[in-house]
Amino acid sequence: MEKTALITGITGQDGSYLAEFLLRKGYRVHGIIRRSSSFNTSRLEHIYQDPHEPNPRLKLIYGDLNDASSLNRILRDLQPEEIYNLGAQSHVMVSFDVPEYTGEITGLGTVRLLEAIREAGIKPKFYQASSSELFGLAQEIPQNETTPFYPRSPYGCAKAYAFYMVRNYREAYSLFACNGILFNHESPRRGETFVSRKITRAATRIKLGLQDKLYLGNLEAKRDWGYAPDYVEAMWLMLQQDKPDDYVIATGETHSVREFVEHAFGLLGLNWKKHVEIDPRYIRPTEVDVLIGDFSKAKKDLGWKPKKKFEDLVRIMVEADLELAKKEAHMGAYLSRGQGASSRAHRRKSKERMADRGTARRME
Ligand code: NDP
Ligand code: GDR
Repeated sequence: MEKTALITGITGQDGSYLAEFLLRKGYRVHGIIRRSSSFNTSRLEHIYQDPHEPNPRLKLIYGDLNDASSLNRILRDLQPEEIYNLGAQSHVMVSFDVPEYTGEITGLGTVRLLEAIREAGIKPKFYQASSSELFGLAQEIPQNETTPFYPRSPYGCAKAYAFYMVRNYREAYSLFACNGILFNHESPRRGETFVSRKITRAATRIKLGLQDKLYLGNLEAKRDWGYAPDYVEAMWLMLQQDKPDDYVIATGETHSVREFVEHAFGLLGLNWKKHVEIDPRYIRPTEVDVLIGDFSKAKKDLGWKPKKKFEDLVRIMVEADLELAKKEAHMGAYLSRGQGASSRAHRRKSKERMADRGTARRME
């Protein structure tokens, strides 16, 4: 019998990789998407199935972690065997600007989903996207499942609340609920305002003459960066165990933002010092200085280990973004050659898009 999985946050980086992974495993996958005035499903285009086709194995349903009635209805109707709660306001810096909203979605959203499970009277296996941001001002190095939490942002605090609620529902209601304490993981699908992707997008655009400068904040922060497709497998493995538990998922290596920059620009034969400038607006009110995870419990219990590490990751992202930048350069050349009203309209649209991206870049 094929299993049904529900994913919140299916349109995000991890949601798209997890959906692919579960479809390959033969699951029926349902994903909650929220209403947006612009398309938010670009990461799913390659696996999208027309709902008019008979028996599609991927379905998208409107709902919101801020809307308990939608969650109750979806769970009652669908009765999934597995639920992966990946939906969140996931940007740490932005959480300082919208702390209440971050608590609402990233913290309380999790409780709404847990309560919807109780309301529906079902016993699915539940995965919670917990984060290395829980460790924040790290109390020991490396961090493992027993390291005390010390979150340093509204995002980290919201994730801490969700973490403890998941553990409480496991103990109070015997729910099969797991916290995956995942360290940073990246990919060519990473949102463009997270530092890894911001760097690889800018470096490749600089290489092709599409931009000249990259503005960053703290170059000395250190992160344990892994590859997102490796990490979604760990999520699934947690739900295939006999007992629910919490696991650290990491690579066991740490590198600074500066090293990421050096490596990405180096791969392109560029001297980063000529292009990178520090902009204080990207410095956080409280920073997480160093994260490095000890994944030995996951290795022992789940048989999981990362397949790709730092250098592979940077190379994969640079190669993908170079292709993207080439397409942009090609499109720019085509538009500047173009004549007539339709190409002028196209040019105007393209400029608007660039302006939008400029705004987003200023905000990250
Ligand atoms: P993304 O930011 O790429 O994706 C977040 C997802 O949450 C998107 O699908 C987004 O939808 C959705 N979402 C946002 N608000 C709501 C809402 N109100 N209701 C329903 N869905 C909502 O994150 P990642 O894929 O990188 O991360 C997945 C999860 O893992 C997140 O919870 C994140 O906090 C956590 N995490 C991530 C790590 C990482 O390094 N990537 C590490 C540790 C934890 P939309 O597309 O419409 O914006
Ligand atoms: P993080 O990722 O905060 O670790 O959260 P991010 O890539 O945003 O920052 C990593 C480090 O880079 C420094 N930095 C900058 N960051 C951004 N975004 N933009 C900049 O210009 C910049 N310059 C320097 C930051 O200060 C920070 O130290 C990610 C998210 O995916 C969370 O949802 C997840 O829980 C954690 O990873 C684990």
